[in-house]
Amino acid sequence: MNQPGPKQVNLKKLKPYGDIMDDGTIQICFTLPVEPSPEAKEAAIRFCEKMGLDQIKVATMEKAADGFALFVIYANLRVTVDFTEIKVVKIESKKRSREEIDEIIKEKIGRKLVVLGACTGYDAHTVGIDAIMNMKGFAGDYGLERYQWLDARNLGAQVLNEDLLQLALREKADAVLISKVVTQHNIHVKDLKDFVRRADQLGVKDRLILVAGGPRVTHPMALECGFDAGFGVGTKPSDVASYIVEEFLKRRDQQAAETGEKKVSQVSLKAKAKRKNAKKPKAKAKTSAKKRK
Ligand code: B12
Repeated sequence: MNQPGPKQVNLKKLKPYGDIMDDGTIQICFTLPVEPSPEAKEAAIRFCEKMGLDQIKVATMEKAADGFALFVIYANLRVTVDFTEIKVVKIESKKRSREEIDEIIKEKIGRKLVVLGACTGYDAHTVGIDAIMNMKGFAGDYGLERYQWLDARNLGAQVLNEDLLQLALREKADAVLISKVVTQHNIHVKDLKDFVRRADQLGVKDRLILVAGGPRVTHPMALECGFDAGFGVGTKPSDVASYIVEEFLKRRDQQAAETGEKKVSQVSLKAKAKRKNAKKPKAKAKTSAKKRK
């Protein structure tokens, strides 16, 4: 007799996986500002019921601090998600190794790309931008300073937008990388938008590849701020380098195509003008003939 095979994933009705397909099991963790007690446990269960969860099992109730109880709960979700309908705005660049990226820049661009990185405004968190820029890199992935064909400069933290822009202009930067970690009062969004506004005023926005990053930065959010890409938690330097080189080449190809189109349309305009001029003498002849009459 045939063994029943593993149940196929139903992508139209996706559910979390615990230990059986479609069991919908999830683990959640939260704290209630009350001492652990049977009443606290019951309150935690009622929260889960109100969230629409089934088969609620309180795995842990522990004292987190005086007057605080921490819960870890297993429960089953009833709801499903149609995975086939999901469309996400994401960075599409192909992930490449440092060696590949260096080779592409050397072969196809022939000069070092200038990349400036900074944590801007009053934000003093340097660790994120260091992880991307510094030679030693992050999670076994060398930083941009290690790339032979990138001229990568880490300006550190608390860099003002206007100073960063002036430097980008002076150094003819190809890409500017901005790290935003503090998000209180949406300061990260305000600062990123301010940078774009200033770059626009100086007429350099489209010349620069603008990349934002930080633990609460997402690609759609960065796009909304007027940046070209946004990277979040767990980003590795080679993710960023892969994006920069692909974006640089894409823009260069687009520009070449546009210049080509312009040239073609200039040529056809000239040809049109020539044809028109060629017809003109006849028209003149007619008028002069008329005049003669
Ligand atoms: C270390 C730290 C500090 C250190 C910073 C030291 C330093 N030189 O950086 C010190 C002590 C100075 C500090 C100060 C403050 N901190 Co602090 N700090 C942290 C802490 C513990 C770790 C941050 C960190 O280093 N993460 C590690 C790096 C590698 O991760 P990452 O930044 O996410 O970077 C990765 C990605 O996001 C991405 N990335 C990041 N930047 C960029 C940029 C680009 C271009 C790209 C492509 C990718 C990218 O790539 C990186 C690698 O994958 C966090 C809490 C936490 N656990 O996260 C709080 C935290 C960030 N700090 C916080 C706060 C509130 C402060 C203070 C305001 C506290 C105070 N009241 O004084 C001050 C702010 C000072 C200031 N002016 O900015 C809050 C921020 C809350 C918020 N969202 O607004 C946090 C979350 C703590 C908390 N839970 O409340 N802090």
